[in-house]
Amino acid sequence: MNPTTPSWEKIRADFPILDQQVHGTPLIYFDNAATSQKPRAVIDALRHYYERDNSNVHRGMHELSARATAGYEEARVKVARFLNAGSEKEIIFTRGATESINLVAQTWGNQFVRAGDVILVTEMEHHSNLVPWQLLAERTGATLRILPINDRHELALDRLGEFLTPDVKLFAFNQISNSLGTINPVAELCAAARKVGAVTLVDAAQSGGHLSIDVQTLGCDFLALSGHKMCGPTGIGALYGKLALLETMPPWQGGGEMIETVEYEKSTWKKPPYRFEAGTPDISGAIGLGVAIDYLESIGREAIFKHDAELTRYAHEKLVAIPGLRVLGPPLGTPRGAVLSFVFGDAHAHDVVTKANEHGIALRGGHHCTQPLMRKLGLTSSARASFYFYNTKAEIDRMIEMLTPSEVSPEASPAFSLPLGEIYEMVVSDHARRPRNFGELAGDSVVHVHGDNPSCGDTLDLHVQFGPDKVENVKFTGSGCTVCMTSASLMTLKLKGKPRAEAARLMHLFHDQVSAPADSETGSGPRELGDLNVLGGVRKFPQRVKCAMLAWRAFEQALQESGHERAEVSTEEPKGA
Ligand code: C6P
Repeated sequence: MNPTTPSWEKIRADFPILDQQVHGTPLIYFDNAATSQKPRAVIDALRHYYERDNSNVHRGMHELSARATAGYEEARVKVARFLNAGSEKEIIFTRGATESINLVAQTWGNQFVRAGDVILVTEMEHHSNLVPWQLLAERTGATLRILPINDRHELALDRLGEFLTPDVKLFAFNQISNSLGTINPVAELCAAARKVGAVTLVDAAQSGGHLSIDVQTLGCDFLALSGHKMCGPTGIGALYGKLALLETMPPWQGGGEMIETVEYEKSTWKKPPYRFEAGTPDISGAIGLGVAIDYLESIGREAIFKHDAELTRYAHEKLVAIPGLRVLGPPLGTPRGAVLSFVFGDAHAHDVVTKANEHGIALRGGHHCTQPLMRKLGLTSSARASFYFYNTKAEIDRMIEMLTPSEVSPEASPAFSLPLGEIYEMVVSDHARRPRNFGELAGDSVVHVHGDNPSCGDTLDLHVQFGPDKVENVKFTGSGCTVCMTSASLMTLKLKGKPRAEAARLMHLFHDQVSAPADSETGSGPRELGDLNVLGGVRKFPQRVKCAMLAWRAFEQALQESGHERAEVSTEEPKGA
Protein backbone atom coordinates (compact mmCIF):
# COMPACT_ATOMS: atom_id res chain seq x y z
CA MET A 1 0.00 0.00 0.00
CA ASN A 2 1.20 3.48 -0.82
CA PRO A 3 1.54 5.29 2.54
CA THR A 4 1.17 8.82 1.14
CA THR A 5 -2.11 10.31 -0.06
CA PRO A 6 -2.04 10.22 -3.85
CA SER A 7 -2.39 13.45 -5.78
CA TRP A 8 -5.61 12.67 -7.63
CA GLU A 9 -5.23 15.71 -9.83
CA LYS A 10 -1.82 14.54 -11.01
CA ILE A 11 -3.15 11.02 -11.48
CA ARG A 12 -5.99 12.31 -13.64
CA ALA A 13 -3.41 13.88 -15.95
CA ASP A 14 -2.10 10.36 -16.67
CA PHE A 15 -5.23 9.74 -18.77
CA PRO A 16 -4.89 11.62 -22.07
CA ILE A 17 -8.41 10.73 -23.23
CA LEU A 18 -9.99 12.78 -20.44
CA ASP A 19 -8.54 15.98 -21.86
CA GLN A 20 -11.12 16.62 -24.58
CA GLN A 21 -14.37 18.42 -25.27
CA VAL A 22 -17.56 16.59 -26.18
CA HIS A 23 -20.43 18.67 -27.55
CA GLY A 24 -18.57 21.82 -26.58
CA THR A 25 -17.95 20.91 -22.93
CA PRO A 26 -15.18 18.98 -21.17
CA LEU A 27 -15.78 15.24 -21.35
CA ILE A 28 -17.06 13.61 -18.18
CA TYR A 29 -16.52 9.88 -18.36
CA PHE A 30 -18.88 8.05 -16.01
CA ASP A 31 -19.05 4.73 -17.86
CA ASN A 32 -16.19 3.07 -16.04
CA ALA A 33 -18.11 -0.09 -15.22
CA ALA A 34 -18.34 -0.73 -18.96
CA THR A 35 -14.65 -0.09 -19.49
CA SER A 36 -12.10 2.06 -17.73
CA GLN A 37 -9.82 4.56 -19.43
CA LYS A 38 -6.15 3.76 -19.95
CA PRO A 39 -3.21 5.62 -18.44
CA ARG A 40 -0.38 6.80 -20.66
CA ALA A 41 1.89 4.09 -19.19
CA VAL A 42 -0.35 1.36 -20.66
CA ILE A 43 -0.72 3.13 -24.01
CA ASP A 44 3.07 3.59 -24.16
CA ALA A 45 3.64 -0.07 -23.30
CA LEU A 46 1.45 -1.17 -26.22
CA ARG A 47 3.26 1.17 -28.57
CA HIS A 48 6.66 0.07 -27.27
CA TYR A 49 5.77 -3.59 -27.70
CA TYR A 50 4.76 -3.16 -31.32
CA GLU A 51 7.61 -0.78 -32.11
CA ARG A 52 10.41 -2.80 -30.49
CA ASP A 53 9.47 -6.29 -29.29
CA ASN A 54 6.65 -7.69 -31.42
CA SER A 55 7.14 -11.40 -31.99
CA ASN A 56 5.41 -14.66 -31.17
CA VAL A 57 5.83 -16.18 -27.72
CA HIS A 58 7.29 -19.50 -26.62
CA ARG A 59 8.20 -20.38 -30.21
CA GLY A 60 11.13 -18.47 -31.64
CA MET A 61 14.71 -18.77 -30.47
CA HIS A 62 15.53 -15.23 -31.50
CA GLU A 63 15.91 -12.06 -29.46
CA LEU A 64 12.49 -10.56 -30.19
CA SER A 65 10.67 -13.76 -29.37
CA ALA A 66 12.63 -14.01 -26.14
CA ARG A 67 11.63 -10.45 -25.23
CA ALA A 68 7.97 -11.02 -26.12
CA THR A 69 7.93 -14.25 -24.12
CA ALA A 70 9.59 -12.60 -21.13
CA GLY A 71 7.08 -9.72 -21.22
CA TYR A 72 4.14 -12.08 -21.52
CA GLU A 73 5.29 -14.37 -18.71
CA GLU A 74 6.22 -11.42 -16.48
CA ALA A 75 2.66 -10.22 -16.89
CA ARG A 76 1.41 -13.59 -15.66
CA VAL A 77 3.60 -13.26 -12.57
CA LYS A 78 2.18 -9.76 -11.98
CA VAL A 79 -1.42 -11.00 -12.19
CA ALA A 80 -0.58 -13.83 -9.78
CA ARG A 81 0.96 -11.35 -7.33
CA PHE A 82 -1.96 -8.95 -7.77
CA LEU A 83 -4.40 -11.69 -6.71
CA ASN A 84 -2.01 -13.35 -4.25
CA ALA A 85 -2.31 -16.63 -6.14
CA GLY A 86 -0.13 -19.50 -4.91
CA SER A 87 1.74 -19.62 -8.21
CA GLU A 88 1.70 -18.06 -11.67
CA LYS A 89 0.67 -21.51 -12.93
CA GLU A 90 -2.74 -20.65 -11.53
CA ILE A 91 -3.19 -17.73 -13.98
CA ILE A 92 -4.61 -18.33 -17.44
CA PHE A 93 -4.84 -15.43 -19.85
CA THR A 94 -8.24 -15.07 -21.49
CA ARG A 95 -10.09 -12.41 -23.49
CA GLY A 96 -11.85 -11.16 -20.36
CA ALA A 97 -14.17 -12.16 -17.55
CA THR A 98 -16.69 -13.65 -19.99
CA GLU A 99 -14.16 -16.00 -21.52
CA SER A 100 -12.77 -16.93 -18.10
CA ILE A 101 -16.21 -18.04 -16.95
CA ASN A 102 -16.90 -19.91 -20.18
CA LEU A 103 -13.58 -21.70 -19.85
CA VAL A 104 -14.57 -23.07 -16.45
CA ALA A 105 -18.06 -24.02 -17.67
CA GLN A 106 -16.62 -25.83 -20.69
CA THR A 107 -13.74 -27.66 -19.03
CA TRP A 108 -14.42 -28.14 -15.34
CA GLY A 109 -18.17 -28.11 -15.98
CA ASN A 110 -18.19 -30.72 -18.75
CA GLN A 111 -15.84 -32.92 -16.75
CA PHE A 112 -17.52 -32.82 -13.36
CA VAL A 113 -21.14 -31.67 -13.60
CA ARG A 114 -23.73 -34.40 -14.06
CA ALA A 115 -27.49 -34.72 -14.33
CA GLY A 116 -29.03 -34.11 -10.92
CA ASP A 117 -26.30 -31.70 -9.82
CA VAL A 118 -27.18 -28.12 -8.98
CA ILE A 119 -25.39 -25.00 -10.25
CA LEU A 120 -26.11 -22.07 -7.95
CA VAL A 121 -25.92 -18.46 -9.17
CA THR A 122 -27.56 -15.30 -7.85
CA GLU A 123 -30.27 -12.96 -9.07
CA MET A 124 -27.76 -10.17 -9.56
CA GLU A 125 -25.49 -11.90 -12.08
CA HIS A 126 -24.32 -10.36 -15.31
CA HIS A 127 -25.34 -12.44 -18.35
CA SER A 128 -21.70 -13.57 -18.53
CA ASN A 129 -22.09 -15.36 -15.21
CA LEU A 130 -25.51 -16.77 -16.03
CA VAL A 131 -25.69 -17.86 -19.66
CA PRO A 132 -22.58 -20.14 -19.57
CA TRP A 133 -24.20 -21.98 -16.64
CA GLN A 134 -27.53 -22.23 -18.45
CA LEU A 135 -25.68 -23.82 -21.37
CA LEU A 136 -23.83 -26.19 -19.02
CA ALA A 137 -27.10 -27.17 -17.36
CA GLU A 138 -28.60 -27.88 -20.80
CA ARG A 139 -25.59 -29.98 -21.81
CA THR A 140 -25.46 -32.02 -18.64
CA GLY A 141 -29.00 -32.17 -17.29
CA ALA A 142 -27.96 -30.27 -14.16
CA THR A 143 -30.34 -27.77 -12.56
CA LEU A 144 -29.71 -24.05 -12.34
CA ARG A 145 -30.75 -22.54 -9.01
CA ILE A 146 -30.93 -18.81 -8.33
CA LEU A 147 -30.17 -17.27 -4.93
CA PRO A 148 -32.52 -14.29 -4.50
CA ILE A 149 -31.74 -10.73 -3.47
CA ASN A 150 -33.56 -8.92 -0.68
CA ASP A 151 -35.26 -5.51 -0.53
CA ARG A 152 -31.91 -3.84 0.13
CA HIS A 153 -30.67 -5.29 -3.16
CA GLU A 154 -28.19 -7.49 -1.33
CA LEU A 155 -28.01 -11.28 -1.43
CA ALA A 156 -30.60 -12.89 0.85
CA LEU A 157 -27.95 -14.45 3.08
CA ASP A 158 -30.58 -15.51 5.60
CA ARG A 159 -31.81 -17.93 2.91
CA LEU A 160 -28.38 -19.19 1.86
CA GLY A 161 -28.82 -22.54 3.64
CA GLU A 162 -32.00 -23.20 1.67
CA PHE A 163 -30.19 -22.72 -1.64
CA LEU A 164 -26.65 -23.88 -0.91
CA THR A 165 -27.42 -27.54 -0.31
CA PRO A 166 -25.11 -30.57 -0.62
CA ASP A 167 -26.27 -31.20 -4.21
CA VAL A 168 -24.77 -27.85 -5.28
CA LYS A 169 -21.72 -28.63 -7.37
CA LEU A 170 -20.75 -25.06 -8.20
CA PHE A 171 -21.61 -21.68 -6.71
CA ALA A 172 -20.89 -18.75 -9.05
CA PHE A 173 -21.43 -15.14 -7.96
CA ASN A 174 -20.02 -11.70 -8.52
CA GLN A 175 -17.97 -9.73 -6.03
CA ILE A 176 -19.52 -6.42 -7.09
CA SER A 177 -22.78 -6.20 -9.04
CA ASN A 178 -22.45 -4.09 -12.19
CA SER A 179 -26.10 -2.95 -11.95
CA LEU A 180 -26.61 -2.57 -8.21
CA GLY A 181 -23.13 -1.81 -6.91
CA THR A 182 -23.69 -4.34 -4.13
CA ILE A 183 -20.48 -5.77 -2.67
CA ASN A 184 -20.91 -9.44 -1.85
CA PRO A 185 -19.21 -11.12 1.12
CA VAL A 186 -17.00 -13.41 -0.94
CA ALA A 187 -15.06 -15.07 1.89
CA GLU A 188 -18.27 -15.88 3.73
CA LEU A 189 -19.92 -17.32 0.61
CA CYS A 190 -16.83 -19.40 -0.24
CA ALA A 191 -16.66 -20.78 3.30
CA ALA A 192 -20.34 -21.76 3.15
CA ALA A 193 -19.80 -23.42 -0.23
CA ARG A 194 -16.81 -25.39 1.07
CA LYS A 195 -18.98 -26.78 3.85
CA VAL A 196 -21.27 -28.45 1.31
CA GLY A 197 -18.43 -29.44 -1.00
CA ALA A 198 -19.31 -26.92 -3.74
CA VAL A 199 -16.67 -25.34 -5.96
CA THR A 200 -16.79 -21.51 -6.14
CA LEU A 201 -16.31 -19.11 -9.00
CA VAL A 202 -16.07 -15.39 -8.28
CA ASP A 203 -16.86 -12.98 -11.08
CA ALA A 204 -14.45 -10.15 -10.23
CA ALA A 205 -15.07 -8.15 -13.42
CA GLN A 206 -16.27 -5.13 -11.43
CA SER A 207 -14.02 -5.54 -8.41
CA GLY A 208 -10.62 -6.35 -9.91
CA GLY A 209 -9.60 -2.73 -10.39
CA HIS A 210 -11.38 -1.38 -7.31
CA LEU A 211 -10.70 -3.74 -4.38
CA SER A 212 -7.67 -5.54 -3.01
CA ILE A 213 -8.18 -9.19 -3.90
CA ASP A 214 -6.42 -12.04 -2.14
CA VAL A 215 -7.70 -15.31 -3.56
CA GLN A 216 -6.14 -17.32 -0.74
CA THR A 217 -7.87 -15.30 1.96
CA LEU A 218 -11.13 -15.29 0.02
CA GLY A 219 -10.85 -19.07 -0.37
CA CYS A 220 -12.36 -19.19 -3.87
CA ASP A 221 -11.61 -21.93 -6.40
CA PHE A 222 -11.88 -19.79 -9.53
CA LEU A 223 -11.88 -16.04 -10.07
CA ALA A 224 -12.56 -14.22 -13.35
CA LEU A 225 -10.79 -10.94 -14.03
CA SER A 226 -11.49 -8.35 -16.71
CA GLY A 227 -8.38 -6.43 -17.82
CA HIS A 228 -10.13 -3.58 -19.60
CA LYS A 229 -12.06 -2.51 -16.51
CA MET A 230 -8.84 -2.04 -14.53
CA CYS A 231 -6.87 0.27 -16.82
CA GLY A 232 -5.68 -2.56 -19.08
CA PRO A 233 -6.34 -2.95 -22.81
CA THR A 234 -9.53 -4.49 -24.16
CA GLY A 235 -9.39 -8.14 -25.20
CA ILE A 236 -7.39 -9.35 -22.21
CA GLY A 237 -8.44 -10.85 -18.91
CA ALA A 238 -7.43 -13.69 -16.66
CA LEU A 239 -8.77 -16.72 -14.91
CA TYR A 240 -7.39 -17.69 -11.55
CA GLY A 241 -7.90 -21.35 -10.73
CA LYS A 242 -6.55 -23.46 -7.87
CA LEU A 243 -3.75 -25.52 -9.38
CA ALA A 244 -5.10 -28.80 -7.99
CA LEU A 245 -8.37 -28.13 -9.85
CA LEU A 246 -6.77 -26.88 -13.06
CA GLU A 247 -4.72 -30.08 -13.21
CA THR A 248 -7.90 -32.17 -13.28
CA MET A 249 -9.43 -30.20 -16.13
CA PRO A 250 -9.21 -31.13 -19.83
CA PRO A 251 -8.38 -28.48 -22.46
CA TRP A 252 -11.21 -26.59 -24.06
CA GLN A 253 -9.57 -25.44 -27.28
CA GLY A 254 -7.04 -27.42 -29.26
CA GLY A 255 -4.17 -26.02 -31.28
CA GLY A 256 -0.60 -24.85 -31.02
CA GLU A 257 0.96 -24.04 -27.65
CA MET A 258 -1.33 -26.22 -25.51
CA ILE A 259 0.09 -29.59 -26.58
CA GLU A 260 3.00 -31.69 -25.40
CA THR A 261 3.07 -34.25 -28.22
CA VAL A 262 0.86 -34.62 -31.27
CA GLU A 263 0.36 -37.70 -33.37
CA TYR A 264 -2.13 -38.03 -36.21
CA GLU A 265 -4.52 -39.95 -34.01
CA LYS A 266 -4.11 -38.31 -30.63
CA SER A 267 -2.26 -35.73 -28.60
CA THR A 268 -1.16 -35.05 -25.06
CA TRP A 269 -1.54 -31.75 -23.24
CA LYS A 270 0.77 -29.37 -21.47
CA LYS A 271 0.27 -28.67 -17.82
CA PRO A 272 -1.75 -25.63 -16.70
CA PRO A 273 -1.80 -22.79 -17.51
CA TYR A 274 -0.60 -23.52 -21.08
CA ARG A 275 -3.10 -26.34 -21.52
CA PHE A 276 -5.79 -23.66 -21.63
CA GLU A 277 -4.03 -21.18 -23.94
CA ALA A 278 -4.26 -22.59 -27.46
CA GLY A 279 -2.91 -20.50 -30.33
CA THR A 280 -1.14 -17.16 -30.32
CA PRO A 281 -2.33 -15.24 -27.27
CA ASP A 282 -2.94 -11.51 -26.90
CA ILE A 283 0.69 -10.81 -26.07
CA SER A 284 0.54 -7.02 -26.12
CA GLY A 285 -2.73 -7.15 -24.15
CA ALA A 286 -1.14 -9.26 -21.42
CA ILE A 287 1.89 -6.95 -21.26
CA GLY A 288 -0.46 -3.94 -21.13
CA LEU A 289 -2.41 -5.59 -18.32
CA GLY A 290 0.84 -6.14 -16.42
CA VAL A 291 1.65 -2.43 -16.77
CA ALA A 292 -1.90 -1.53 -15.65
CA ILE A 293 -1.32 -3.63 -12.53
CA ASP A 294 1.98 -1.83 -11.87
CA TYR A 295 0.14 1.44 -12.29
CA LEU A 296 -2.72 0.54 -9.90
CA GLU A 297 -0.22 -0.75 -7.36
CA SER A 298 1.79 2.46 -7.59
CA ILE A 299 -1.31 4.38 -6.49
CA GLY A 300 -2.28 1.80 -3.91
CA ARG A 301 -5.41 -0.32 -4.10
CA GLU A 302 -6.73 0.69 -0.73
CA ALA A 303 -6.31 4.33 -1.67
CA ILE A 304 -8.21 3.68 -4.90
CA PHE A 305 -11.04 1.95 -3.07
CA LYS A 306 -11.30 4.76 -0.51
CA HIS A 307 -11.29 7.45 -3.18
CA ASP A 308 -13.88 5.63 -5.35
CA ALA A 309 -16.04 5.15 -2.26
CA GLU A 310 -15.87 8.86 -1.43
CA LEU A 311 -16.86 9.87 -4.97
CA THR A 312 -19.66 7.32 -5.01
CA ARG A 313 -21.03 8.42 -1.65
CA TYR A 314 -20.89 12.07 -2.74
CA ALA A 315 -22.84 11.31 -5.92
CA HIS A 316 -25.28 8.99 -4.12
CA GLU A 317 -26.20 11.68 -1.58
CA LYS A 318 -26.86 14.20 -4.34
CA LEU A 319 -28.77 11.82 -6.58
CA VAL A 320 -31.22 10.71 -3.89
CA ALA A 321 -31.95 14.36 -3.14
CA ILE A 322 -33.34 14.88 -6.68
CA PRO A 323 -37.14 14.60 -6.60
CA GLY A 324 -38.41 11.57 -8.51
CA LEU A 325 -35.02 9.90 -8.82
CA ARG A 326 -34.49 6.45 -7.32
CA VAL A 327 -31.06 4.85 -6.96
CA LEU A 328 -30.87 1.06 -7.21
CA GLY A 329 -28.69 -1.02 -4.91
CA PRO A 330 -27.99 -0.89 -1.19
CA PRO A 331 -29.15 2.23 0.66
CA LEU A 332 -26.95 5.27 1.23
CA GLY A 333 -24.38 4.58 3.94
CA THR A 334 -23.80 0.95 2.96
CA PRO A 335 -20.38 0.24 1.41
CA ARG A 336 -20.83 -0.28 -2.32
CA GLY A 337 -18.95 -0.45 -5.57
CA ALA A 338 -18.49 2.70 -7.63
CA VAL A 339 -21.72 2.09 -9.53
CA LEU A 340 -24.95 4.09 -9.22
CA SER A 341 -27.82 2.92 -11.39
CA PHE A 342 -30.97 4.99 -11.21
CA VAL A 343 -34.45 5.43 -12.57
CA PHE A 344 -35.90 8.85 -12.96
CA GLY A 345 -39.66 9.21 -12.75
CA ASP A 346 -41.09 7.88 -15.98
CA ALA A 347 -38.18 9.11 -18.09
CA HIS A 348 -36.67 6.29 -20.10
CA ALA A 349 -33.00 5.56 -19.37
CA HIS A 350 -32.07 6.13 -23.00
CA ASP A 351 -33.52 9.61 -22.85
CA VAL A 352 -31.53 10.37 -19.70
CA VAL A 353 -28.34 9.08 -21.30
CA THR A 354 -28.96 10.98 -24.52
CA LYS A 355 -29.47 14.19 -22.62
CA ALA A 356 -26.32 13.54 -20.56
CA ASN A 357 -24.40 12.97 -23.78
CA GLU A 358 -25.43 16.40 -25.01
CA HIS A 359 -23.76 17.75 -21.87
CA GLY A 360 -20.58 15.80 -22.62
CA ILE A 361 -21.36 13.24 -19.90
CA ALA A 362 -20.92 9.54 -20.71
CA LEU A 363 -23.46 7.40 -18.82
CA ARG A 364 -24.79 3.98 -19.69
CA GLY A 365 -28.49 3.23 -20.12
CA GLY A 366 -30.20 -0.11 -20.59
CA HIS A 367 -30.33 -3.40 -18.75
CA HIS A 368 -26.54 -3.51 -18.30
CA CYS A 369 -26.51 -7.18 -19.35
CA THR A 370 -28.63 -8.07 -16.34
CA GLN A 371 -32.04 -8.52 -17.98
CA PRO A 372 -33.44 -10.97 -15.41
CA LEU A 373 -32.39 -8.64 -12.58
CA MET A 374 -34.09 -5.65 -14.24
CA ARG A 375 -37.23 -7.73 -14.73
CA LYS A 376 -37.11 -8.80 -11.08
CA LEU A 377 -36.97 -5.12 -10.10
CA GLY A 378 -39.93 -4.37 -12.38
CA LEU A 379 -37.77 -2.37 -14.77
CA THR A 380 -36.72 -2.68 -18.38
CA SER A 381 -33.72 -0.42 -18.00
CA SER A 382 -31.93 2.08 -15.83
CA ALA A 383 -29.37 4.82 -16.30
CA ARG A 384 -25.97 4.21 -14.72
CA ALA A 385 -23.11 6.41 -13.61
CA SER A 386 -19.95 4.53 -12.67
CA PHE A 387 -16.80 6.13 -11.34
CA TYR A 388 -13.08 5.55 -11.16
CA PHE A 389 -10.30 7.26 -9.29
CA TYR A 390 -9.66 9.86 -12.01
CA ASN A 391 -13.18 11.28 -11.70
CA THR A 392 -13.83 14.36 -9.59
CA LYS A 393 -16.54 15.81 -7.39
CA ALA A 394 -16.77 18.77 -9.78
CA GLU A 395 -17.75 16.33 -12.54
CA ILE A 396 -20.39 14.82 -10.29
CA ASP A 397 -21.73 18.33 -9.62
CA ARG A 398 -22.10 18.84 -13.37
CA MET A 399 -24.07 15.62 -13.72
CA ILE A 400 -26.32 16.55 -10.81
CA GLU A 401 -26.95 19.97 -12.34
CA MET A 402 -27.89 18.32 -15.62
CA LEU A 403 -30.33 16.00 -13.85
CA THR A 404 -31.91 18.59 -11.58
CA PRO A 405 -35.20 20.01 -12.88
CA SER A 406 -34.70 23.66 -13.74
CA GLU A 407 -36.83 26.45 -12.32
CA VAL A 408 -38.21 27.08 -15.79
CA SER A 409 -39.51 23.53 -15.92
CA PRO A 410 -40.24 22.62 -12.30
CA GLU A 411 -41.67 19.18 -13.04
CA ALA A 412 -40.77 16.20 -10.88
CA SER A 413 -38.81 14.68 -13.72
CA PRO A 414 -37.50 16.89 -16.48
CA ALA A 415 -38.55 16.08 -20.03
CA PHE A 416 -35.66 14.04 -21.36
CA SER A 417 -35.66 14.40 -25.04
CA LEU A 418 -33.29 15.03 -27.84
CA PRO A 419 -32.14 18.62 -28.19
CA LEU A 420 -33.48 19.00 -31.68
CA GLY A 421 -35.49 22.13 -31.39
CA GLU A 422 -38.76 23.48 -30.17
CA ILE A 423 -41.13 21.73 -32.57
CA TYR A 424 -39.47 18.45 -31.72
CA GLU A 425 -39.87 19.08 -28.01
CA MET A 426 -43.55 19.94 -28.44
CA VAL A 427 -44.50 17.03 -30.67
CA VAL A 428 -42.38 14.45 -28.93
CA SER A 429 -43.25 15.27 -25.37
CA ASP A 430 -46.95 15.48 -26.28
CA HIS A 431 -47.04 12.04 -27.96
CA ALA A 432 -44.71 10.36 -25.47
CA ARG A 433 -46.87 11.51 -22.59
CA ARG A 434 -50.25 11.04 -24.28
CA PRO A 435 -49.73 8.34 -26.89
CA ARG A 436 -52.62 8.20 -29.42
CA ASN A 437 -54.32 4.91 -30.31
CA PHE A 438 -52.93 3.32 -27.17
CA GLY A 439 -54.77 0.05 -26.59
CA GLU A 440 -55.55 -3.32 -28.11
CA LEU A 441 -57.69 -4.61 -30.95
CA ALA A 442 -59.34 -7.99 -31.21
CA GLY A 443 -60.96 -9.99 -34.00
CA ASP A 444 -60.13 -12.32 -36.86
CA SER A 445 -58.82 -9.60 -39.09
CA VAL A 446 -56.41 -8.30 -36.42
CA VAL A 447 -52.73 -9.17 -36.61
CA HIS A 448 -50.84 -8.87 -33.34
CA VAL A 449 -47.07 -8.40 -33.40
CA HIS A 450 -44.78 -8.12 -30.40
CA GLY A 451 -41.56 -6.20 -30.76
CA ASP A 452 -38.77 -5.22 -28.44
CA ASN A 453 -35.35 -3.65 -28.37
CA PRO A 454 -33.56 -5.86 -25.85
CA SER A 455 -30.60 -3.53 -25.49
CA CYS A 456 -32.66 -0.60 -24.23
CA GLY A 457 -35.84 -2.20 -22.95
CA ASP A 458 -38.41 -0.73 -25.34
CA THR A 459 -41.30 -3.16 -25.69
CA LEU A 460 -44.31 -2.76 -27.93
CA ASP A 461 -47.38 -4.76 -28.94
CA LEU A 462 -48.91 -3.69 -32.21
CA HIS A 463 -52.45 -4.61 -33.24
CA VAL A 464 -53.36 -4.01 -36.87
CA GLN A 465 -56.83 -4.58 -38.25
CA PHE A 466 -56.70 -5.18 -41.99
CA GLY A 467 -59.62 -4.64 -44.34
CA PRO A 468 -59.74 -6.18 -47.82
CA ASP A 469 -57.28 -3.63 -49.13
CA LYS A 470 -56.57 -1.14 -46.44
CA VAL A 471 -55.39 -0.72 -42.87
CA GLU A 472 -58.67 -0.32 -41.02
CA ASN A 473 -57.25 0.38 -37.58
CA VAL A 474 -53.94 0.35 -35.69
CA LYS A 475 -53.35 0.39 -31.95
CA PHE A 476 -50.44 -0.33 -29.71
CA THR A 477 -49.45 -0.89 -26.10
CA GLY A 478 -46.05 -1.04 -24.48
CA SER A 479 -43.46 1.07 -22.79
CA GLY A 480 -40.37 2.71 -24.09
CA CYS A 481 -38.40 5.88 -24.48
CA THR A 482 -39.85 9.11 -25.85
CA VAL A 483 -38.62 8.34 -29.35
CA CYS A 484 -40.17 4.87 -29.40
CA MET A 485 -43.51 5.99 -27.99
CA THR A 486 -43.74 9.09 -30.18
CA SER A 487 -42.92 7.14 -33.30
CA ALA A 488 -45.55 4.48 -32.49
CA SER A 489 -48.17 7.08 -31.66
CA LEU A 490 -47.57 9.12 -34.83
CA MET A 491 -47.41 5.95 -36.92
CA THR A 492 -50.87 4.82 -35.85
CA LEU A 493 -52.31 8.21 -36.79
CA LYS A 494 -50.56 8.13 -40.14
CA LEU A 495 -51.44 4.58 -41.17
CA LYS A 496 -55.04 4.29 -40.04
CA GLY A 497 -57.31 4.10 -43.07
CA LYS A 498 -54.47 3.99 -45.60
CA PRO A 499 -54.46 1.50 -48.50
CA ARG A 500 -51.85 -1.19 -47.84
CA ALA A 501 -49.58 -0.12 -50.68
CA GLU A 502 -49.64 3.46 -49.42
CA ALA A 503 -48.92 2.31 -45.84
CA ALA A 504 -45.94 0.31 -47.09
CA ARG A 505 -44.69 3.33 -49.04
CA LEU A 506 -44.89 5.56 -45.95
CA MET A 507 -43.04 2.96 -43.94
CA HIS A 508 -40.31 3.00 -46.55
CA LEU A 509 -40.16 6.79 -46.53
CA PHE A 510 -39.94 6.94 -42.74
CA HIS A 511 -37.19 4.34 -42.69
CA ASP A 512 -35.17 6.38 -45.18
CA GLN A 513 -35.79 9.53 -43.19
CA VAL A 514 -34.44 8.21 -39.86
CA SER A 515 -31.65 6.06 -41.19
CA ALA A 516 -30.11 8.50 -43.66
CA PRO A 517 -26.44 9.30 -42.96
CA ALA A 518 -26.15 11.58 -39.93
CA ASP A 519 -24.69 14.48 -41.91
CA SER A 520 -27.06 14.22 -44.90
CA GLU A 521 -29.17 17.21 -45.82
CA THR A 522 -32.73 15.96 -45.93
CA GLY A 523 -34.36 19.34 -45.35
CA SER A 524 -37.59 19.19 -43.42
CA GLY A 525 -38.39 15.74 -44.87
CA PRO A 526 -41.11 14.46 -47.18
CA ARG A 527 -44.38 16.35 -46.78
CA GLU A 528 -46.43 13.12 -46.56
CA LEU A 529 -44.72 12.21 -43.29
CA GLY A 530 -45.94 15.37 -41.57
CA ASP A 531 -45.08 15.43 -37.85
CA LEU A 532 -43.13 12.18 -38.23
CA ASN A 533 -40.39 14.28 -39.79
CA VAL A 534 -39.45 15.59 -36.35
CA LEU A 535 -38.02 12.15 -35.66
CA GLY A 536 -35.64 12.52 -38.60
CA GLY A 537 -33.19 14.01 -36.10
CA VAL A 538 -32.54 10.60 -34.54
CA ARG A 539 -30.24 9.79 -37.43
CA LYS A 540 -27.60 11.64 -35.44
CA PHE A 541 -28.00 9.08 -32.62
CA PRO A 542 -27.55 5.62 -34.14
CA GLN A 543 -28.73 3.84 -31.01
CA ARG A 544 -32.03 5.71 -31.19
CA VAL A 545 -32.82 4.70 -34.77
CA LYS A 546 -33.87 1.32 -33.39
CA CYS A 547 -36.23 3.08 -30.98
CA ALA A 548 -37.82 5.09 -33.81
CA MET A 549 -38.15 1.99 -36.01
CA LEU A 550 -39.58 -0.46 -33.47
CA ALA A 551 -43.26 0.20 -34.23
CA TRP A 552 -42.57 0.31 -37.95
CA ARG A 553 -40.75 -3.00 -37.93
CA ALA A 554 -43.70 -4.49 -36.10
CA PHE A 555 -45.98 -3.02 -38.75
CA GLU A 556 -43.84 -4.52 -41.49
CA GLN A 557 -44.20 -7.91 -39.87
CA ALA A 558 -47.94 -7.42 -39.51
CA LEU A 559 -48.15 -6.68 -43.24
CA GLN A 560 -46.26 -9.87 -44.00
CA GLU A 561 -48.36 -11.94 -41.62
CA SER A 562 -51.55 -10.63 -43.12
CA GLY A 563 -50.54 -12.62 -46.18
CA HIS A 564 -49.79 -9.80 -48.50
CA GLU A 565 -46.69 -8.82 -50.32
CA ARG A 566 -43.60 -8.16 -48.30
CA ALA A 567 -43.19 -4.47 -47.79
CA GLU A 568 -40.32 -2.68 -49.41
CA VAL A 569 -38.65 -1.84 -46.12
CA SER A 570 -35.35 -3.40 -45.13
CA THR A 571 -35.43 -5.59 -42.07
CA GLU A 572 -31.72 -5.18 -41.68
CA GLU A 573 -30.43 -3.05 -38.86
CA PRO A 574 -30.32 0.55 -40.01
CA LYS A 575 -26.78 1.65 -40.74
CA GLY A 576 -24.90 2.25 -37.51
CA ALA A 577 -27.71 1.04 -35.26
N1 C6P B 1 -19.96 -5.46 -17.69
C1 C6P B 1 -20.97 -3.27 -17.96
O1 C6P B 1 -21.17 -2.23 -18.59
P1 C6P B 1 -15.78 -8.79 -19.89
O2 C6P B 1 -16.11 -7.60 -20.70
O3 C6P B 1 -16.05 -10.07 -20.60
O4 C6P B 1 -14.42 -8.73 -19.35
O5 C6P B 1 -16.75 -8.73 -18.60
C2 C6P B 1 -18.08 -9.17 -18.63
C3 C6P B 1 -18.70 -8.89 -17.30
C4 C6P B 1 -18.83 -9.92 -16.39
N2 C6P B 1 -19.31 -9.70 -15.16
C5 C6P B 1 -19.68 -8.48 -14.75
C6 C6P B 1 -20.18 -8.30 -13.35
C7 C6P B 1 -19.58 -7.40 -15.62
O6 C6P B 1 -19.95 -6.19 -15.20
C8 C6P B 1 -19.10 -7.61 -16.93
C9 C6P B 1 -19.05 -6.49 -17.92
C10 C6P B 1 -19.99 -4.27 -18.52
O7 C6P B 1 -21.54 -3.53 -16.91
C11 C6P B 1 -20.26 -4.55 -19.96
S1 C6P B 1 -21.81 -5.34 -20.23
